[in-house]
Amino acid sequence: MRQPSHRASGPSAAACTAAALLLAACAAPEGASSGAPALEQAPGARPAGEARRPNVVLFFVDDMGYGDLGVAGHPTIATPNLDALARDGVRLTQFVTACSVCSPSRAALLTGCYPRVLEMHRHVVFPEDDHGLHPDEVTLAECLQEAGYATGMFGKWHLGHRRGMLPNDQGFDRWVGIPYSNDMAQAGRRPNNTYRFHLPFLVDGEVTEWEPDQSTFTRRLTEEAIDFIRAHRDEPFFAYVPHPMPHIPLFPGEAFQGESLRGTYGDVIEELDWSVGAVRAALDDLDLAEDTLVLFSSDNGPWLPMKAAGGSAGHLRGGKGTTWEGGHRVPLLAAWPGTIPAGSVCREFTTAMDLAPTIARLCGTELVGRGPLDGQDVSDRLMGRDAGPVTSPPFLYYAAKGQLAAIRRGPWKLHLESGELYHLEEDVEERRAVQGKHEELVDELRELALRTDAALVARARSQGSGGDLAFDPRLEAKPD
Ligand SMILES: [Ca+2]
Repeated sequence: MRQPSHRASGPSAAACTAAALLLAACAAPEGASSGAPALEQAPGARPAGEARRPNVVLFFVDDMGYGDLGVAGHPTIATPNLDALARDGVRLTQFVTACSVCSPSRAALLTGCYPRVLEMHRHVVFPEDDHGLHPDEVTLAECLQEAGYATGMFGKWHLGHRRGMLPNDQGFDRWVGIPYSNDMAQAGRRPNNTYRFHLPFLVDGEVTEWEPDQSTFTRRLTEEAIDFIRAHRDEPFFAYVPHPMPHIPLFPGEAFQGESLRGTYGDVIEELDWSVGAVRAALDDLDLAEDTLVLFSSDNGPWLPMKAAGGSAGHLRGGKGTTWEGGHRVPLLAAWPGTIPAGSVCREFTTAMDLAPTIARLCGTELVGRGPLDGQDVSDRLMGRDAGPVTSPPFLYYAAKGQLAAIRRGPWKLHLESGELYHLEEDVEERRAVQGKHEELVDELRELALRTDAALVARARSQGSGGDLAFDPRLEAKPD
């Protein structure tokens, strides 16, 4: 049943990592020595300045940790297709999401703005809620749709599910998937799950099933994405694939059950890996591989209290729902064969808010938001171009329920409540707090955090609210 590994030949993940460790520069090609020529000169790369509009496929899985990939060193989860994606493109090692829970993270991904500015910072959207991302916010899908792209979404939305707030209202021509998390359902309920809702499955905003068989999710959504790609092979397209897995309850497809040494969680990740391989194989079949930017990431870190049903943040401390690095930092892999130099590693700090403006730029357009964007175009980093010294604005970490919690500037991260200061590059694990040696820096970062937060609050906009029910998820509405 499984697809063969996509482009399984090439250097091993270990060799990539070892070679990468030798490289000081961001995004140096695997196998190059330090002081190598700029990446646009790397073998196979197109000359700089040759503009073309790529198709974009953006996988954004749910609750997968930084350490859950083979290429990130996981010892018992096999991810040959994701490892190949990294080998064929760039892997970013200091990429964070804007929040460590679903809705705020996804809102920021699609708009390039802090959840605080979007008023989407107060935890996730629940089935009984009537709020969501404001319809006037401009998503990447709307931006690309306006630029002539066919836009499709295959997976979980979680940005509001009243009429006017669903994916088809926010720039997607086609949407197949679920409106909120797969545990807001009756299937696979945990003993302490008191949710009294049904989970619907929708196609273009209309419910086609209640309580769908979740073990079919990854396969069905992959097939839908491939159908969309085939249908739009002759025009530019954007396929957003936010798989509902590996958010609990875990439902691997039948062909993957019991296959992974890591257990059910590993089965689910290995099926997601298959999904990436299947989509890339389809792109190869259509001769679109060199015209398509494929990205893979996760909306937040692993849900550690779920124990064996949660993933691994690898070296990083904490997980989902926390502002430790394990909550925010996730893998970002991006391949665009012939354009992004193969086997690159980028160690510069980047955030999920950078992706929408970056992708828009690569697609020959500009994301003009409802207000200023917080993310920036980082295509030079993605493409491995040497654009001189890199500067990133300070990054604010907001807790799952929206409170300002920490700030990063350069390698330094200050946790505001505890006053703990970490050097995130020397102390990747956030285990050795050094505030005692850097009192002035602590004061400076605290003041910067408060000032930056105040500026975000001052330009905060309204969330969407109200609107007619698109469906009624209450259990009592469907007594059967
Ligand atoms: Ca999530």
